Amino acid sequence: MPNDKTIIQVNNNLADLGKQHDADITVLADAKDFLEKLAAVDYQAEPTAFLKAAQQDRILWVKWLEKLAADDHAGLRAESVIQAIKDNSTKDAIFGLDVGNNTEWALRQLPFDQDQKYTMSAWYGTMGFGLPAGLAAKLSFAKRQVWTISGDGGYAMVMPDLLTEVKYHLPIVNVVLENKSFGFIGHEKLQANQAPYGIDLVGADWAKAAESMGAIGLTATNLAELKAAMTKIEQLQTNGNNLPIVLDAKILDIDPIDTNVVMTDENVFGIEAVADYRKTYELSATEQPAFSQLLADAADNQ
Ligand SMILES: Cc1ncc(C[n+]2csc(CCOP(=O)(O)OP(=O)(O)O)c2C)c(N)n1
Repeated sequence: MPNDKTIIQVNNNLADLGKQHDADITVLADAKDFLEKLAAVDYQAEPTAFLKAAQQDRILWVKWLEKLAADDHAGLRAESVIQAIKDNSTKDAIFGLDVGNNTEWALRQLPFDQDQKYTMSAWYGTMGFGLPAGLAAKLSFAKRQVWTISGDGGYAMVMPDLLTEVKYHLPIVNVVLENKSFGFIGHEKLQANQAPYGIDLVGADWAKAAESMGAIGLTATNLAELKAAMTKIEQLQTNGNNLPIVLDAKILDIDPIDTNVVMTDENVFGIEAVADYRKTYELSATEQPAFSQLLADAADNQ
């Protein structure tokens, strides 16, 4: 936490107030109630340069993801698959997310700005959470569209749950992001300067496996096949399909950008580190300027 900021902590558990950090104001309340009451207060603060820069930064980030999503020259990217799910899901869809790089990709691009819901194993990070989460969602909200998004590692751990989806006629759309790798562990090894041993998976024809279990299987290896798969899913849904669907998306094994430390500010990280970071993730200095630049631009326009 920066030292020069006023900290307001809201928590519905008294023992948690001030537990990890001193707070200037502590509020014993449920965060939802607190935010609803706060939003109802008739007060409009002038947007600061920092807020404007952060909003601009967010616009550029979304643009960058969309650019990646539109590019399959080297193979299908995870961003393209999530973008397709975003474009083809209903305003009240429910998403069961698995654990791994796939969680990051899903959370980065899915909008959750209407009546969508999602569930994930955020605290325990239990791989194999996606499929059972989808089952629970469809049983709880029978009329709503339900998607699950998993990596091939997490999906392989719980694939037999597909039989339960078949048995109870639950037309859930299960998307498997097959990168033939425990991608997230690959990222951790990269960060820890360790060799990437023990993380490669053999992959499988998940569509064929789904068909053999009584579900509908689709495969996408590029943008055209992805589009065709989404059209097929829509047709099935319009025609009252009651079978689960598995979309085997054969994606490139690309490490998602690490947003723990975003090294685009030369004033903070130095010119060399920023250049390395940009190179790793193919970030352009003009399309994704340093945050300090955005802040300076926003201050100029105040
Ligand atoms: C049950 C369980 N085992 C192991 C882990 C450690 N773990 C976290 S992410 C991950 C790899 C996930 O691989 P995959 O499902 O293929 O998804 P990707 O990261 O490639 O998208 C592992 C092994 C875990 N979180 N849960």
